[in-house]
Amino acid sequence: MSDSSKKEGDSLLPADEKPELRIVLLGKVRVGKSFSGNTILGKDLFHSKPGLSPVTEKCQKEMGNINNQNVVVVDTPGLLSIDKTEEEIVRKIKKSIKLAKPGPHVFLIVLSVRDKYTKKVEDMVKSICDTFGKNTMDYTMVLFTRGEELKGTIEDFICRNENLHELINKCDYGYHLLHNCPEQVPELLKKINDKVQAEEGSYYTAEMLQEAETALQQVQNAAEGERQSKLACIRTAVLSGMGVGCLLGYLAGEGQITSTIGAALGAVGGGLLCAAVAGIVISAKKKCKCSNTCSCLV
Ligand SMILES: Nc1nc2c(ncn2[C@@H]2O[C@H](COP(=O)(O)OP(=O)(O)O)[C@@H](O)[C@H]2O)c(=O)[nH]1
Ligand SMILES: [Mg+2]
Repeated sequence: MSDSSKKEGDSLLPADEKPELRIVLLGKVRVGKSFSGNTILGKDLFHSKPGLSPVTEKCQKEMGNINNQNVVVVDTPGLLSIDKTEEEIVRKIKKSIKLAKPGPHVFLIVLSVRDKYTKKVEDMVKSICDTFGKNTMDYTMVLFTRGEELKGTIEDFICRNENLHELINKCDYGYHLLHNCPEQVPELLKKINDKVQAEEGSYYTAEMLQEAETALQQVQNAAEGERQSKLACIRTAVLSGMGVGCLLGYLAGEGQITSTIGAALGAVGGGLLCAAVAGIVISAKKKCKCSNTCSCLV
């Protein structure tokens, strides 16, 4: 973790009071984020109701005092919503960092034990990591909901899916299984508090978010640059093909058809041929680049 965020001290607090804890809830829509927020704070503060449509439209901050500790919980709108774009939701979710000022100690990525850890959910986690940047996993715990419905242990559930297992291994705060009862909360808070203490009060900061935004922008700019250079390459190949085809068609057309028709046919043929060749060269180049970088081939 970066040293810049290790700036909290508890020396000014009364002996029996713990430093404030700040939590941000993230995850798919209808997975139980708001429900978990209410369970943690022991009150119905976040709107959570049965059904399929998303109910949390924007980030919401609530707080409570639990065992002499101020706990701040920021609920966020759910990802993978069918009626909103991912960009729109991500833009809203980023606001959670400001609400959890000076920054959250932990992101709880909420997953339900009802759901399989599919490629779609895996991509959602990746999108969370892209949004919050390279430090995300240093401040992340996976929170499983609907613990009461789980048959077998949570460890078995995790081990059944290699990708989920891999995710848990990457999360510095590990995982926790939440049943729909308040007795689960002290253990969850203890896990988080112990880790925060071990990290000397470190938390995710707005600077880290800024850094992540810059990094993402650079990746997008590089991809756009590559796209533009491919287009320019195809354009040049087609134009030169048309030129050569036109000349050859003009010369060949004199015998049977008029030179003008010959030139036109030659231009079309030359253009098509060069576009095809350019396409083959670009895709061959792409494969070549991939074989240099893909870990699957190492
Ligand atoms: N029994 C039970 N119900 C849950 C649990 N988590 C979520 N729910 C229910 O699932 C529905 C959606 O939860 P909600 O918190 O609104 O989802 P969100 O979109 O992630 O905020 C609500 O009806 C909750 O009561 C859980 O752990 N146990
Ligand atoms: Mg919600």
